[in-house]
Amino acid sequence: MKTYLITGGAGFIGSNFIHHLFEQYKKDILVINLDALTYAGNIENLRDITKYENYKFIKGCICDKSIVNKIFETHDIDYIVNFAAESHVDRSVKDPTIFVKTNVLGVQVLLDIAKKYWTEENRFKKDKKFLQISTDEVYGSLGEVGFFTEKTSLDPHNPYAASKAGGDLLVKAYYDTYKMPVMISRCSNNYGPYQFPEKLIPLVIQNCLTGKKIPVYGDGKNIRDWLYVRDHCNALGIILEKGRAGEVYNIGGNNERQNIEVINTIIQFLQHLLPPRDIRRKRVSKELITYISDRKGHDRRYAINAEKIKRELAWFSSTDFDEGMKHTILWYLENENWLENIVNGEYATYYKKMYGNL
Ligand code: NAD
Ligand code: TDX
Repeated sequence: MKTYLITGGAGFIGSNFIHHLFEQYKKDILVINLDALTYAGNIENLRDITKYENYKFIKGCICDKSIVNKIFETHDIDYIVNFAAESHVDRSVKDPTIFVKTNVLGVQVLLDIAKKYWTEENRFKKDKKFLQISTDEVYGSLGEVGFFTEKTSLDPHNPYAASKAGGDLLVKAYYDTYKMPVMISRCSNNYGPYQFPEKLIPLVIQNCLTGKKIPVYGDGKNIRDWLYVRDHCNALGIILEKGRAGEVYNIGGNNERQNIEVINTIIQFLQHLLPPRDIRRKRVSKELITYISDRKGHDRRYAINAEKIKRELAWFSSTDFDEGMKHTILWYLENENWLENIVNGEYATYYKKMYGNL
């Protein structure tokens, strides 16, 4: 029986990962979810998980040494999976401060307390593992050709990416210095259920449903490499099981799309997936697309080379982009209350600040 400390488990990917764990292992695990419940954390994402006795939620910040210490004091943690982060690039452009705190200092607190409790002897005997969830953004931006490999040098271009790179470097340093059993995964853009609607895909779905303009930065031709969130979770499970300490694993779906292509796909699918009698069906159209000024430091293209995880750990993405997108749109249609609760809160203020009266 393994005890997992999941940080940031009430966010988009973390909550999907907790669902994945319970589907995979049921009673054979103890899951402790430490989440500060920032604007992005939502306990509703785990509504069906809270019934399990082998699930515990703790509200708290990863930078808070006393909370993290107490968790280690009271539990024999086997795996730490650190999802906790400030994750939105646009917010980091407006104010990087909290990004440095959570994404750099928070990682150091987790590493340091794990080091204290995972004595040199039990780290290896008991197969302890620390998995830092990172991103392809730390590699910077690509031109028209080429891919990011694990050997690509770090070259972040925005404060979010720089703070994630800072966290990654600390993780590496704890391996090099103390031989801590750490691993880093770097994934491309995720999409799927429970994603907060500040991010491109749920934002487009939400704006289509409410007849709002769709803001496209720059020329709309920036490229992202999209991966269905459950494929990412599956990869993380495999890395925890079979990954080697000190290693970095890239995760990607080989699904490069220009932003404008993604937006057009959502519009096209929504036109078919909304029931014929739903009056919103007529409103969903390309006329909603509005080009606005570009994001500062906007990376042009991301593309992951995921050969290492395929070769060494036998993982590959299994969800076709169109299928994953249909599933995602249907999830948002079936969970409109979830979306409404979010957009009626802090999101409204954020949206106005970001997009004005668009
Ligand atoms: P998210 O913003 O949806 O969720 C982040 C979660 O972390 C929230 O529940 C929030 O409450 C919690 N959190 C924030 N600060 C905290 C703190 N100081 N202490 C404890 N909890 C805190 O983010 P996400 O999209 O689920 O991303 C999860 C991780 O995956 C991040 O580390 C991100 O960098 C990485 N990542 C995301 C993507 C993507 O496409 N979304 C791709 C690659 C990597
Ligand atoms: O309104 C928008 N208009 C627009 O054109 C928004 C929100 C985004 N975009 C563009 C910017 C990007 O080129 O769409 C693309 C995707 O944007 P985001 O959804 O904000 O994602 P991105 O900046 O690529 O970062 C995401 O992937 C890497 C996650 O938010 C990060 O946490 C992850 O590390």
